[in-house]
Amino acid sequence: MAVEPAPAAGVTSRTIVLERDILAENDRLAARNRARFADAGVLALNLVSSPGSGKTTLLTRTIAALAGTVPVAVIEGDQQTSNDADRIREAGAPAVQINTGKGCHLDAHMVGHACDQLELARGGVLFIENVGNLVCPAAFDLGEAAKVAIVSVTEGDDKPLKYPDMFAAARLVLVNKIDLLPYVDSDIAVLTANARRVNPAVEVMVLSARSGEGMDAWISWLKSRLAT
Ligand SMILES: Nc1nc2c(ncn2[C@@H]2O[C@H](COP(=O)(O)OP(=O)(O)O)[C@@H](O)[C@H]2O)c(=O)[nH]1
Ligand SMILES: [Mg+2]
Repeated sequence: MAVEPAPAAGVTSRTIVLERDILAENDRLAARNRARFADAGVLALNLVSSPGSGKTTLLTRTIAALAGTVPVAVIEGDQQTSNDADRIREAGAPAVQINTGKGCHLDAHMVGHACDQLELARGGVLFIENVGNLVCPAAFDLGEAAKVAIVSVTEGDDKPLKYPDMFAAARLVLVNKIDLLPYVDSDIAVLTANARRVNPAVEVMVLSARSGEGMDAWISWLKSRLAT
């Protein structure tokens, strides 16, 4: 049985108003980012997932696949370290690292500032790797064209049902680490059905950022959405 904590007297209403104000301000800045991406002719994608699903690995492989054809820039979000931005630069793309400290998500204000430090090439793609977390990033629009949710086969096929906001907000779900399918109890059909229960229109692709299997469909999806 789910137990709701009793609201402290006088606290609940103030908390709700504050949250609404923060989201309204975020939406205003996200609209500004969205207009900027449209003006620049850049496809912005917000990559969301739990920590360790393979976002950065997927990006390094994607950068290699697009090299010489599609300009790529990356904004990396983590609580601490610049490890992921370093990995992206090693893969050959410019990257800006945002450290959120105690924060559990990127917001539109942070992304706007990070964009000031990046050259956004027309016809290119801007990947925004959000803080690994299946909860908070769902609520914050960054101005992206779409959220792409990555879920790996090691996480449990019921995750879309447990964290429905994230999967409802996603345009595309990438099921990663399919090279591990022989070793884990995952059923892709069940995982896909669960994602579609919370988001009937969601697209689902399966791949392995390690072996490269399934990467072609993801790269085609990307290319078909680039500004011309
Ligand atoms: N077996 C396997 N491991 C993967 C795959 N993609 C990522 N990993 C591993 O999963 C771990 C977390 O990957 P990372 O890209 O840092 O995940 P992130 O936290 O979502 O950015 C690393 O040890 C990766 O090597 C995959 O497709 N298959
Ligand atoms: Mg990462």
